[in-house]
Amino acid sequence: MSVVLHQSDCLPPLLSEHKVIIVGLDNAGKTTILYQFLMNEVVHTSPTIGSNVEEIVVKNTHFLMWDIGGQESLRSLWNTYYSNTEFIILVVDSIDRERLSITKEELYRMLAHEDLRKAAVLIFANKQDMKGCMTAAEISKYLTLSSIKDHPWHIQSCCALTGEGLCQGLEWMTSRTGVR
Ligand code: G3D
Ligand code: MG
Repeated sequence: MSVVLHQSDCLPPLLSEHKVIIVGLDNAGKTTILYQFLMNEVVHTSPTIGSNVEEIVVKNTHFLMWDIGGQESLRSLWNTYYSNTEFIILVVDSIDRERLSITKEELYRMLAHEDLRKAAVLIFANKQDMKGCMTAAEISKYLTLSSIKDHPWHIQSCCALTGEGLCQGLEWMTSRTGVR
């Protein structure tokens, strides 16, 4: 005899659900990446006011993704989203050399936060289609990623407009879910 279970029958929520926050400066491409995940097509985006949350399912692994606004006025609110976060997706605009130092400051501020001490970090070096952009290796060096010993991290170059590189990033996250 087979039993059919509906999700609504299965409270408490699925064990394989993982909370993800998508952070990065405004204009980095966070919302475009999230919508690529959702629809596999490019949507027109507007600056995020507040936050959006969407669920992505990859091979039975559920990721609840919170797209958090990156404007300066909103960055001080990032920490209200931190509790129970398993993954941080940090989106970097690879053409924006001037503001990479701000991204670096925000990254290390997050890594030092108590609520994120168990979080793994996926860095997307986005906008790789732009002429003269920084490579993932350059960004990695500037952000001194190799010095991060207390959080698993991975950097992936991508282009959110075409979706290139996004699946590889998700695969890394999926592979990490079995580790914890
Ligand atoms: P945010 O949510 O991080 O603030 P958005 O960023 O997703 O709103 O994207 C900001 C702008 O960057 C958008 O342009 C978007 O189309 C563009 N963008 C995102 N990813 C890429 C990419 O990989 N390559 C290029 N060339 N552009 C990208 P608009 O013009 O709509 O403001
Ligand atoms: Mg946005």
